[in-house]
Amino acid sequence: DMTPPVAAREHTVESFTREFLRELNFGRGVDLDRASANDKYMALARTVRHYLMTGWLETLRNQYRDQAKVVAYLSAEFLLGRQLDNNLLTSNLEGIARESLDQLGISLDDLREVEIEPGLGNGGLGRLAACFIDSLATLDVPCIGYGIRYEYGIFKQAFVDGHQVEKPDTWLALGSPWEFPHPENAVTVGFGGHVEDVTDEDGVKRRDWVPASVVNGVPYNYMVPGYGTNRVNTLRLWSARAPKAFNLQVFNEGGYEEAVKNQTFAENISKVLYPEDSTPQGKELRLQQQYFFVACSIADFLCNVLPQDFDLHRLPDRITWQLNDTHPVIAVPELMRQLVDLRGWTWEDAWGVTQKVFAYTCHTLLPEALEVWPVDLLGKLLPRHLEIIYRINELFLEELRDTYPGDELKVRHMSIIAEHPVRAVRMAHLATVAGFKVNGVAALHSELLRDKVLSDFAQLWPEKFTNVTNGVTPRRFVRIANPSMSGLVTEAIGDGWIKDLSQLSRLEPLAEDAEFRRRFRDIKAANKVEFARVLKERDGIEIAGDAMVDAMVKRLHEYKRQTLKLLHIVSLYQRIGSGALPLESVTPRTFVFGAKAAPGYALAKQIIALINAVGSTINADASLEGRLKVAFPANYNVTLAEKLIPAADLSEQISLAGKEASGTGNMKFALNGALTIGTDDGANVEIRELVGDENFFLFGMSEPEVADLEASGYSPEAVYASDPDLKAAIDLISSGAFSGGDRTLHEPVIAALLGEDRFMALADFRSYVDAQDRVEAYYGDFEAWSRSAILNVARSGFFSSDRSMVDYMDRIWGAKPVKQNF
Ligand code: DL6
Repeated sequence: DMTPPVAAREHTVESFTREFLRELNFGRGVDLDRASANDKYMALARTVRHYLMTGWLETLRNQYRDQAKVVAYLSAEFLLGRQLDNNLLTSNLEGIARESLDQLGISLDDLREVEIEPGLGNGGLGRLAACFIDSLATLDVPCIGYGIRYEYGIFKQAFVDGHQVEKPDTWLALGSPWEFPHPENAVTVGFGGHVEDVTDEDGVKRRDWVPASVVNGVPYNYMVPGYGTNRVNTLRLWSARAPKAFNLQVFNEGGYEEAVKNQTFAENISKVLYPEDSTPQGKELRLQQQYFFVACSIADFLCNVLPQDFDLHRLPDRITWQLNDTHPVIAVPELMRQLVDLRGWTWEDAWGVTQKVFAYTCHTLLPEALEVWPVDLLGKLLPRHLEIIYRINELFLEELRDTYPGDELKVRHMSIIAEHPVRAVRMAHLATVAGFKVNGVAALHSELLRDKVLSDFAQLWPEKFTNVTNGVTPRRFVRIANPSMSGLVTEAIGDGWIKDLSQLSRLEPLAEDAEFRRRFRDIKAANKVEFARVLKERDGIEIAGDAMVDAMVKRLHEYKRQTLKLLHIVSLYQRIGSGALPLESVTPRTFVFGAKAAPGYALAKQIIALINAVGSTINADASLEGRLKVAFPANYNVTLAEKLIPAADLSEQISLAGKEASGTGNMKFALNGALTIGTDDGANVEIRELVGDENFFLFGMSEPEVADLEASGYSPEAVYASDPDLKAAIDLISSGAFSGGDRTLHEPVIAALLGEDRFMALADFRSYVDAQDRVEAYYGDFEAWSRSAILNVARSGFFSSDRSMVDYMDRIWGAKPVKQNF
């Protein structure tokens, strides 16, 4: 019996208390009465960890013993959020831990607040990866998440005079109790240098990469416990280290900087997450990060996860490498190098296997978001990989010329190598050529990928293209974030929904039950009060506990159109001020924004400053009697999302149609009973289809209408001139009303709107404002609104990431659940 002797397997308050005090005394070296909040949090976290250990060890044992297929989710980002709550839930310890701590005079809720969330992602893409690994564990699917252990995650946002400033995210400052470092399993990764021809003993010629420097990747393992199962999968994040200590001789001679140079090079690689979202910067360090984690992960799987004697020709039976966007695509030439250069395989054999193990998920529709690496840069950093990419391309282009004789234009369009403006590797093309499947993340997105972004490839290989609509984990975003609503739902339909979210449909009839509606409303009201308390404590922002909560939270990007939301607010303010709109007729509303701008995205930062300027003017205007409020807490993150989303009435999903790949915030809001005001974009399309038109506020142009307007010539100036409300709102901003009379301060934002208005905010203004009028009217009928809110919950079960994972298994991976038998 290899079961570890963990006293903690006994689920009683007494044994929990014993474990906790042991962790405090032996793990932290402190007595209870001298322990800091961090000591107590750390001891609590480690205690919870004990209870998950048996499941983890069993899962790992099975992974070596069984020959089951593993999903390796390769992602440069995992936006995990706090771990304690989820681990308390999956270990079934919530009640026991609370009671145990109570008896010791400690508040569990206080300790939950100590945890700093690991913000190892930018936004939707990173959070999606975190939801997916949660769901795979819950569904008993063998999975390893592979990524980077950034020392600093997404920057901490602060506002100074309304302007964004970025501060480092020191999430590791007090240590993380959830990670298991294994420096003894470090993997070595090369960079730079040159490639040589060598002939081995058998006279076989091959190419040999001689790197100029090497870096060690130290794996840090994290538990990924499933809910309602004892499976605990692994997330393995790599940390970069210099392989040798610094050069002591150079140091002794006074050359300190010289002595630590390689150390700095190595350790910079996992130092900080790139804070870009949707606009990658072609920076060398970023490519170093990508190659670093991918090379570590492939070596790890081939050498440590697979049995020693495994025949790699059978690799496709054991693994799918899921490429989360183009960030990990350098894995393709790396696997080829592993097989051809290091194991002496023929090119054909290696390519045959490679083409069966990679699948690619695309997360964007913006052409500028598709990564492209200049060949100079890639060749300098990874000379052998560039050769391999050239060879892949050469063979691909030969195939194309056979299929499309004489059509050089098509060949040029499809080539993995772009020639303009500089010679560069198109990573999305490489992923599409090498991958056995390519998927988009919502129905409309996959359609547009097939018909527009990657249409040449879809014509050539129609069977490669598929859709998997995104989803979110019901554990974190419903059960944990919204305990009161979860309690009500469980009371009504049992708790099966937490693992099978389609069961929410059983709530449908209750939308007609007045008593249920009242209880549902009371819970929403209480969640608002709680959100108001958090905002006060966290940000010093005061909001009414009972106003409509209208939320727009997502990265700041022009295509998401925070400016459209802002124009609506300014227009309301302007119309109230001019007397066109009687104040008494306006529903009290709190407009909540949460948004980080990429530090180098100047216009996005100016939009933030404008939102804050409008907010402080409106919030200070006594004539509004507090009916309108703008709350823009800095540093929106997963932790705050878990408080806001359960409190929201209205979810703003207002991107220009054809630009938002999916959105996942939209799903979280609907599942917590907010109604959506949105365009026909991304997953909004599917949300509206499921919840019904009468429970969704649709506005704006459709994607084909956008394309038509683009083709026929769009003039924002003309729209501005023809809509008096729009003109008045824009003029009010231009007049300096929100900048103490300064007419230049917000000029760049206005100029972008009136000039090009690339994302057609003005074109959709009228339709948006009309939809907001419908919102106002409907909100006044609180019974009808509650009915719609309940129906949003009841009909959104489809948006569970468990369902997404089943779709990936069916359509892409062919992996199967493996139940553990204890
Ligand atoms: O698929 C997750 C998420 C989508 O919900 C968003 O619509 C999409 O914008 C986001 N994509 C990115 C793009 N990054 N890159 N490349 O973050 O993915």
